[in-house]
Amino acid sequence: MEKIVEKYFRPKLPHIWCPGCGNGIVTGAIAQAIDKMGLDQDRTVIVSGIGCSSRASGYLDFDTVHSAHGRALPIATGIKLSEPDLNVIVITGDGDCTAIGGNHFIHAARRNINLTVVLFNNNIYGMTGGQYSPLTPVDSKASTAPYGTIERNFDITELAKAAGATFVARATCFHKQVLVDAIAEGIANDGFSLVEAITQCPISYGRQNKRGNAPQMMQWQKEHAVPVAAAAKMTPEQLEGKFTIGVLHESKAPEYTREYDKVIAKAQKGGK
Ligand SMILES: Cc1ncc(C[n+]2csc(CCOP(=O)(O)OP(=O)(O)O)c2C)c(N)n1
Ligand code: SF4
Repeated sequence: MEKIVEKYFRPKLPHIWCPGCGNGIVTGAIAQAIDKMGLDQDRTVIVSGIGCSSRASGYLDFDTVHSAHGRALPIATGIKLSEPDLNVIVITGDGDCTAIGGNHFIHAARRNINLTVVLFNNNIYGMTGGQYSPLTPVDSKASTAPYGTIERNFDITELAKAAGATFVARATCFHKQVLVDAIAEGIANDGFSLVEAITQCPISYGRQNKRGNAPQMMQWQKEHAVPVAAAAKMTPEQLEGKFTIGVLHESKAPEYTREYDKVIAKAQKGGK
């Protein structure tokens, strides 16, 4: 890990994350997955939105864009379209990706553009003090829902699949190796990939919901995550309240930048 930090993190930058925050684990997993895939550091771009999680782009030593809240995907789409040979990885939070950025998300998935989205799901708007997001589990406490949320939360993996993503996986901070492998497979996929990384926010989510400290929140991840192979042998009753981890969906579809190249070729020939 020391070598990974030396190679892929900008040196001696102070960070803003609270003690026990899971964002460091997810960011480390991204660096490990990049290393595992042997990506060229100078041909890899990391784009993030705004939020605690989106600060990760600033800590990683690549060409990075720390963009605007909800807008990581349109910016990443522009970068990928202008230079399709670049590896483009998107870092986003649950609010950033599924609320203000929700429309961008479904359309990037629909286009099957070759981007790898790592969604840091801490179930809350961490940076702004605990407002609920579309991924906050129903009945949770939030600063905007002191009596509990009444809105049903998305399962973002199902949404991604329905919208057309060709690789969908989920892991947690506790299941770090599953997370590294999922991100690496997402990078390898020739199309739109979503990796949902369940991460603990002991401050803005944990406190309001009496979820204990960071180790207790990671213990919860351990106890509630079920690997897909094990889930296949369980009854719906046994799976009640649990979630699956691992690769959840893989499919094939034309990749957007190559389809776009065909349009360019047609236009250059002058025919329709
Ligand atoms: C256009 C715009 N609206 C709102 C904000 C304020 N804002 C900053 S971060 C954030 C939410 C972050 O939550 P999330 O995306 O879940 O990331 P986290 O902080 O939990 O990692 C909001 C609403 C902003 N910066 N820009
Ligand atoms: S508020 Fe939550 S998500 Fe943000 S740095 Fe602190 S623990 Fe992490």
